[in-house]
Amino acid sequence: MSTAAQTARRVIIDTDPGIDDAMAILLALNSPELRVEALTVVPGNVEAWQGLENALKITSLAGRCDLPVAGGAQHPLNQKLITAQYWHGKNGLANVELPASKCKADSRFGPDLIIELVHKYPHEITLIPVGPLTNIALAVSKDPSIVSLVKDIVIMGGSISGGNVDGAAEANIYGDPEAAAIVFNAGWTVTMIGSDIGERTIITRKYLADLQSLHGPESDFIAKLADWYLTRSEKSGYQGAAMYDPLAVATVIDPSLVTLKEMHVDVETKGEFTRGETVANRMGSDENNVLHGDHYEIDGVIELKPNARVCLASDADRFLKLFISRIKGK
Ligand SMILES: [Ca+2]
Repeated sequence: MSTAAQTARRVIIDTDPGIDDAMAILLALNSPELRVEALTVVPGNVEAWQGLENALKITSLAGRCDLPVAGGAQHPLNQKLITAQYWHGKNGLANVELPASKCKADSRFGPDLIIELVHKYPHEITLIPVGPLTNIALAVSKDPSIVSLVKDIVIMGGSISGGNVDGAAEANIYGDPEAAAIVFNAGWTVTMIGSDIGERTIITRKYLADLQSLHGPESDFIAKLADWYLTRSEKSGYQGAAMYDPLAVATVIDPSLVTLKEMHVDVETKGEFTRGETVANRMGSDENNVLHGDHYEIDGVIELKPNARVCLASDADRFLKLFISRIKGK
């Protein structure tokens, strides 16, 4: 075994594939720094059955039928599913028809598989949820002991400067705010790679041309996805396509690609305009308002314990070069 393989980080990717999910999965499978232990599938960009089919086709394309791929939740905890074919194509993968999968789904329930693997490799597993947080919330609700047994949890989700669904909310959090609230309040420190940073970490035609310069089954597939995704993004007035999920995976490969800051983050589950917003406290405290007769008076502050490491910036060019180099020619 190479040194990289010996020190590789064990990760589980919880995914709703999805164009950028496919990019994230193939980035992970082609990176020696990571050892992917399982893919668990959550409904989000597409329905649960379609997501599982997509995940199996991607692992089959990568020749990795050894990798457990398990379905999980069939719908969000407390609301109807919101799918995103508008951004990802009818099948969730830019309408690219991959060959039928040679891989079979693992029979275990995704959240149970997460629990099982975290206990099998205590303090070694990094969870990388890149869809709504339904499966993670189910796992942590069923077995809270996993909180202190994971090495890290790095999510793609949230934003501290406006959403991509509406003015406030990012899609993965908006897709299941109650699940997100459970995950942020579970007692671990969530590394939050938000949509606001993903939108400043974009693949452009220049990087696509580089990716297209060497052919292989995986790089040709990713190039088709990127082309479709770029066209969709350009139609919406963007300069390029946001690399949301791959940036979360890249953060685990090389943490120096991002700048993180500890903050306390709450998830808005009500709110007339703000359901699904990740509300970050940048001061580390709330004012303590105490009732004095007919009014409140500020009586000092209440300290807040950070529950998140929020991504504030990425080295976009270095990330894209890493991404292209890992996929190109594969
Ligand atoms: Ca996703």
